[in-house]
Amino acid sequence: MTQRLRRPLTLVVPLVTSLALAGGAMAAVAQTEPIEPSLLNTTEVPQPARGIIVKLADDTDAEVADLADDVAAELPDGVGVADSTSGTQDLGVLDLSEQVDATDLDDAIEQLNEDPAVEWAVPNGVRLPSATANDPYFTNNSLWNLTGAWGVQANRAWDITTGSPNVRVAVLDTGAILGHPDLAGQFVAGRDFVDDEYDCMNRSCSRIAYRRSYISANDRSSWDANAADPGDGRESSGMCPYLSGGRSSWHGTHVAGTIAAKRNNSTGVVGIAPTVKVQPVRVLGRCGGTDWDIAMGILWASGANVTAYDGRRHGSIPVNRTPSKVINLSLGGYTPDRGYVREMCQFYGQISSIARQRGSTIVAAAGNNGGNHVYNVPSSCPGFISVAATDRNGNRASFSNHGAGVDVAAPGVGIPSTYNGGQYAPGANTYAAMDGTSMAAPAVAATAALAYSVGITSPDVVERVLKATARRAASCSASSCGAGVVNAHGVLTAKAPLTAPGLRGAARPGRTLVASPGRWRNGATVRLTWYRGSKAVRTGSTYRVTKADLGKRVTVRATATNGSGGIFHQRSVVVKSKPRLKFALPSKFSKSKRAKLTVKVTAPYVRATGTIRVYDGKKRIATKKIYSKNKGKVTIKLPKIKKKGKHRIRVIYSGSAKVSSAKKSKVVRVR
Ligand SMILES: [Ca+2]
Ligand SMILES: [Ca+2]
Ligand SMILES: [Ca+2]
Ligand SMILES: [Ca+2]
Repeated sequence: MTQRLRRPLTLVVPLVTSLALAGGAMAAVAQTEPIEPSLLNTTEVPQPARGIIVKLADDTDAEVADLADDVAAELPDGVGVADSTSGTQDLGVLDLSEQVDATDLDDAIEQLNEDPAVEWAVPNGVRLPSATANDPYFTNNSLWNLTGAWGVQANRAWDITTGSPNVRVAVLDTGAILGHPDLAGQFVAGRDFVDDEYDCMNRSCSRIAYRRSYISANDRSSWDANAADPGDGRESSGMCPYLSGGRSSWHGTHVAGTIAAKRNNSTGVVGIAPTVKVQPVRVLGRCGGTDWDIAMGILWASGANVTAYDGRRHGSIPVNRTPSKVINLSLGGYTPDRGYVREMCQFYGQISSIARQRGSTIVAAAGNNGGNHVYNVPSSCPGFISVAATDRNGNRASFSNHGAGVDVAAPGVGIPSTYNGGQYAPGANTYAAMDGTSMAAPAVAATAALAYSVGITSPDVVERVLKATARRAASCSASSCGAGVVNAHGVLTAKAPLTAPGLRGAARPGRTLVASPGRWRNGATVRLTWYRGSKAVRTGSTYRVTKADLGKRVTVRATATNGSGGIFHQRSVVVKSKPRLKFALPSKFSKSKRAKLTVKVTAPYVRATGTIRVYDGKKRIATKKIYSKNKGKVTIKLPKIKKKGKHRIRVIYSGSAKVSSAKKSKVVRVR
């Protein structure tokens, strides 16, 4: 897909709409002065870009670094490629020598998209955690988000489990105050992926150079192993592009507390899953975070090998030894431009699919623009569970984005959690109430962590259980609240599958497939339904495969009724004909002659088509396609084999949509 990049019109994501220090009975309230707005809640500002993310075509030998020269002429005057990164995978990033507006990259991206070595290219933009602080307010310490009528029913869930310490929730955020007394001991080792160093200390900020100044990182280093939050406050306007000054948000610390603040320690707040662990993954610095760094944080959290994607610019990044089952992103960007969102979702969709295949659930804030959710990235992208914010009455918070793609809702107004009193560096540990979809997302992440804690293993099933058990106020429509406010007690009492259905038998016409329901929780009565493609064709535990199934996906779905809806797990096979491969080749031939190889492939019900590959040991010496007109038979003149002696000739048939593959070999003597 090589579509021209459309113009990104706006930034960004205010995910915290207002903020106040908590008072009342909560411990350690540090200060009471008004809090300065930390970010402008604007919807019409430029979209800064740090570079270009590139996905290479499948069949290219090119590397991302090779593309730098090609784009140089299309970049704005005076801007060059400072660095490039690509690992052994097909993704990479070109870093520019200075930050530009994303629209200034249109020509370079167009140039890349015309290159056959490139599948697609998108800007490496910037995401932010938080937004306006309006008038500060105080709250009592009632954790309505846990126990209220429209809370997540955490207190009832705790009769069943408070979570497993073997389940981790990665918090991709500003880092965290690791020593906060209500959080100490709740963390596993995290990592810092903030590599966004602008030098914007001049007045106008018209040119924002990349100088390894670590202004955004604020810890005097690029990527590192320490995810402690050094603070993201900006002492002055102009320190970061498009952002005014303001005190530190301690955003990641607040999110972490909603998930796993300590319970029964007579202190402060309590998280929704207080026995699970939090993995702090720092992706947001003083100037926000780039799409590339956020994506690498997602991959690392899931246990994927980041070095294979990022190369070695940051050295060799150790694989995460305690991968997270749940990944929370209380961050994003809002851009009312469908084309741009589609481009960015190609990238984020690929990242989410890698993490989900590794078994991780990804939860993202729907954003605080009070607008159409389809413009929010990454929450609207495939593979992300998008979370709207609700209030004490189960209504959508006015700031919450809404509409297509909102999956569920969770409390996001007046949410007390762990906090810090420092303005620009860590100070006294404290508590504060905050508003935002940033506060709603971790309630869903924690609830998902409880599901993993009782043995649910599949991200698809976790998402279905969250949705099937959610509760929606009559006053909140599906387009506002998605499936509704998540319900931790409902998740733990649902009739839910722990494993996929069992499936035995060969997926070939004439054979019978036999399914079993798999293991389920809470005494489920399970119904088995068979599908050919997306069409239900039979119920019961057996399915006789026929010719009509050839080339089709046959799925068995195990479903248990839960209230009005069902929760299912499924398993699929593709039905193919099993081929017979024969070949004729003289057992002795001369090194000066080309030997003749005749290959015949037959398959029941269908004419075999596909590709024949011939190997001499490990070396491929011939390739030939079999078309329908060949009627399964091809003759190949092999090249001369110059080395005398015994050779193992291997013939491999790669089948088609309807025929599986086969191989056969023979030892010949070359004289
Ligand atoms: Ca660092
Ligand atoms: Ca660090
Ligand atoms: Ca506590
Ligand atoms: Ca979704």
